[in-house]
Amino acid sequence: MWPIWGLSTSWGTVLWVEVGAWTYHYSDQGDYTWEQARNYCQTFFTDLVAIQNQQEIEYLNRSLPYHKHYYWIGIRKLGGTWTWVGTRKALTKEAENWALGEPNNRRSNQDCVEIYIQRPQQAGKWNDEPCSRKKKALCYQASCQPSLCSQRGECLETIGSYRCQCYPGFQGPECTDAITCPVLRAPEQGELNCSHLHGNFTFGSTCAFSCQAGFVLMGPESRECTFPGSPLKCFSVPAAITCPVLRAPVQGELNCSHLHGNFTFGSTCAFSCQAGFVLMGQESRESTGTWTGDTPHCKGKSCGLTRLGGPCCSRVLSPAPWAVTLSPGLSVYPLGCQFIPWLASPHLPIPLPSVLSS
Ligand SMILES: [Ca+2]
Repeated sequence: MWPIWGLSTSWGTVLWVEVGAWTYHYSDQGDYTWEQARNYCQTFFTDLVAIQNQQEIEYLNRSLPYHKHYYWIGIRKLGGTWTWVGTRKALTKEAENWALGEPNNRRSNQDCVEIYIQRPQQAGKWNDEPCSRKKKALCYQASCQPSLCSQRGECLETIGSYRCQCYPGFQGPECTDAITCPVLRAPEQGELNCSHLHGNFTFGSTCAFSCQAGFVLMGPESRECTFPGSPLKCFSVPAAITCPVLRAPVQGELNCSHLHGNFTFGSTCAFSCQAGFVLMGQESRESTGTWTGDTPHCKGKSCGLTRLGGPCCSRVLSPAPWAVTLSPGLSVYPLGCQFIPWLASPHLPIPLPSVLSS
């Protein structure tokens, strides 16, 4: 329920009373058809009244003078439905305030609504009437106007006035002031490039960071001032972050390329294995401040020369035109192979020398 503001006075030819958020106005001269009444209200005020609650009805009935033709209000039958013309919303059952026996649509032409102000019976109630009848226009004036609140806030009606509820990023009674953010500085060995929508380092400002050649930006490339106290900070860090030196895996090799310096930000190392070994794990690691991934290891290939499993011929020491039978009918190994001792299978029938030679 809105508080009632018990004020009534005359203002030129227009009388006004104030209720809740609205001021109500009516002409004390001339009567209008419903259409004329609406034009009158829209010309000088906001619109024909849209009644919010029972208290307002009671207040209007108490405050407005009796007029034998009563007052037009902002409800009309549109497409067979009683509609608040200001909002084009249908009249709800709960909001109905018809007088007894109304709306009766007598002669089937009663499409507009009047309010019985100070009628001996059914005072404050509504009646459907032909729209061409002439009555007083009962208008309201909203305090909020589109131009208020600097278009940076929502205008809210208050008693006889308004207040602004500012959109995020703005403040002040009329939302004129953009909220400020801390001033940003360029990173060391870097640059700062800002665009300001409303003012230096205020809501809507955007700053982009960049680094001199040879340096890499760590952190966001840009920051935007979007809310109060936004901790805008540059995380730019020079590229010379060193990472631990990497070692080649056992039986393997390491091949690094360094963008800025040995084992620093941007270095990339590739791993490979000696012949006869397979790389287990990722083929490269990259320095992004720390190393990505883990160093792989090299594992001997299983060569599958025997059905029982066996060592791998990792390296042919010399052309091997010969072969030797290790176990009758089972396995044949080329001569001149270097075997990897730790791959020797426990199933192998005979111990193997590390090098077979002719
Ligand atoms: Ca009627």
